[in-house]
Amino acid sequence: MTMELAGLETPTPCADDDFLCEVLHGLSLPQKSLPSRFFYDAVGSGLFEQITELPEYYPTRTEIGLLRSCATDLRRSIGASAVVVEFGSGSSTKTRKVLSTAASLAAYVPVDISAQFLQQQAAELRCEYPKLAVLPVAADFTRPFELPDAVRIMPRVGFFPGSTIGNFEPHEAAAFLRHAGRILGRGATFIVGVDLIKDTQVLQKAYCDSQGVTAKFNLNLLARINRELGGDFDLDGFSHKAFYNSVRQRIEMHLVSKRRQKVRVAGRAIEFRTGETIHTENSYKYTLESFGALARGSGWTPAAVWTDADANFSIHALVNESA
Ligand code: AVI
Repeated sequence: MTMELAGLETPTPCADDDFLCEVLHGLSLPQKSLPSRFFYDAVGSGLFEQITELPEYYPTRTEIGLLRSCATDLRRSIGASAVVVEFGSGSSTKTRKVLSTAASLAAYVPVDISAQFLQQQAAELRCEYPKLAVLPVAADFTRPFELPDAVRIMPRVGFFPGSTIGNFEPHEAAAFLRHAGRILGRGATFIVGVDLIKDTQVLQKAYCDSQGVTAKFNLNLLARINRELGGDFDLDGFSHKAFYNSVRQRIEMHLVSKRRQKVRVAGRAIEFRTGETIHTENSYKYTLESFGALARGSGWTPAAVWTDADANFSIHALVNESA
């Protein structure tokens, strides 16, 4: 099975990361949709960084606070002379909390698709942590990849913060957890950040902020289609919508067509009715129990869980006891 980060519910006929194919396919569906992984071009990544600092967007702040407050317990879970493997490391901001916590760590393996960014981050980390072996792997972390030979005999700890797991459909999340189990191996620990179900208003405000940054982030998908695929989306013709779907236990983000309009992408005409939406993202929320059950069903045994005082966010330590 091809696992796709942040895919919506329909499997696509497109080859890996074929933006044009995904766009034409997604916009031809009865419920128009675009995969949320395409949010993250340079503009979108910058906007996401801004989102993480918004007063309404509690996950990043809360998770960083939690990593700090559960540092002693985490150190115990990680153990001595271990290697931390981070799935989708980005700027390794949260990892620094873990690296500083676990002083006796032997190695850090950041895994990310962007080889250039990865090398840059690795160089910075080597300066900050001179005793730590920083061994980057440039790969799509949702696909099989090899760990460096140097870490083969070390105890392994996976790290997947940010509730990125929430951007997977539940069956994709289960497949990802199984895949991580195969890469990390028996006896490994997996530290996963998971956003929790809470008051609907709090959830909705986190995805519909008062400064309109999330709206810009969402609309950038159309701007990116214009930039890269010669599309002619009128950005003023669409508005950002985010709501909590309590049945599916997820935030849904959509772009709503403000009027009846026709858009062209790579010579293809796409019609929109007034009020018709493009579904751009799902962000699933869990309870401690529902995530524990997902982990158990995917070959991991929940070993510990930490939450903040308001139970907004959780960090789970899972152990791979499978054969
Ligand atoms: C990256 N991911 C965990 C974010 C989330 O909360 O689902 C993406 C995001 N979309 C809008 N705001 C943040």
